[in-house]
Amino acid sequence: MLHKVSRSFGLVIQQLDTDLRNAVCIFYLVLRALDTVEDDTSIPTDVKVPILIAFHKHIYERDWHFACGSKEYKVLMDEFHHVSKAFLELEKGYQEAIEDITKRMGAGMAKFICKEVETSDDYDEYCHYVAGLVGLGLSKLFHASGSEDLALDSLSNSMGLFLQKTNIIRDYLEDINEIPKSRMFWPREIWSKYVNKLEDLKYEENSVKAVECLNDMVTNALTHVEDCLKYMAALRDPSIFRFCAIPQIMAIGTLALCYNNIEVFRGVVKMRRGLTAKVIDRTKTMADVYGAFYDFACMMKPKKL
Ligand code: IN0
Repeated sequence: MLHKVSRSFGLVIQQLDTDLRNAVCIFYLVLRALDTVEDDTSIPTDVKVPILIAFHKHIYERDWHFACGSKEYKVLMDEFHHVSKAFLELEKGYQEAIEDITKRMGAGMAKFICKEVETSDDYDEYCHYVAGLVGLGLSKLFHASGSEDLALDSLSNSMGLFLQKTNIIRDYLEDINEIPKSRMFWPREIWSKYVNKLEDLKYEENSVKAVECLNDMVTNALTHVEDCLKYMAALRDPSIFRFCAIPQIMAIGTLALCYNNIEVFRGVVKMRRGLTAKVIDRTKTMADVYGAFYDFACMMKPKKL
């Protein structure tokens, strides 16, 4: 199932030790299921909110079921009993970490169902619920496995925010073109400096403003880099290190590709498969991470006008 709902993530997870691998895999699928409920625009708010808030209880119910989502996510929801069953077989320490994060994330998602992302603080708060908490949860799982010290919450949070903000930037066009209209996560406080409506960024006559706004968003995401490097530098276990470092390098690579690039407003901007393969193959030590971050940062520098 993990291989169906994610592309490269399934590969990176496989190299973790068995116990931690199972816990992370279940955590990932629980979060994907929660996300599927949040994303499904066909569910009325009064139905959706109670499900989000009670999701952490449903994972303990062997035959809980809620049909929603489409394609591979529909399969995940239909077959969710396998996820609960596997969850119930995890050690208590892992279960409690997953339950706690699912509870806080569900409540945060419910809060934002009817709330727009206006300010940069709203943006950080929303990203905290959907991604920063994933960082906190993973840090707890790593600690519970006995392989790592417990990381600071602020650093764990930044790891998630950096990945999520990169996705939000990269997915502008896909999200704005979605029918029925999906919610947008670019904060008004940033885009309103450049255009009157967020969708104006995709029109050709606004190309100059669009790229300026994009660069503002990329610069905002880059504020988390220092924390991310600190977090990764403190990891001891080589497989946990690779598990964390590969998505981070993919993120800074994606930001470098997006920076000053009007194509973000025209189509899909993604790192080429060959480059992804190189990142997965060549990320082993902190020196590799510093090297990759340096190289991608250098790609952004000359692009500055
Ligand atoms: C993740 C993160 C993730 C991995 C490793 C360490 C992390 C530390 C803190 C926070 C998150 C961490 O990684 C995945 C990566 C992923 O799913 N990539 C997609 C590619 C894509 O284009 O979407 C793939 O198909 O391979 C991630 O993006 N998220 C995530 C979710 C759950 C877990 Cl357990 C770990 C999602 C998110 C919202 C960014 C946290």
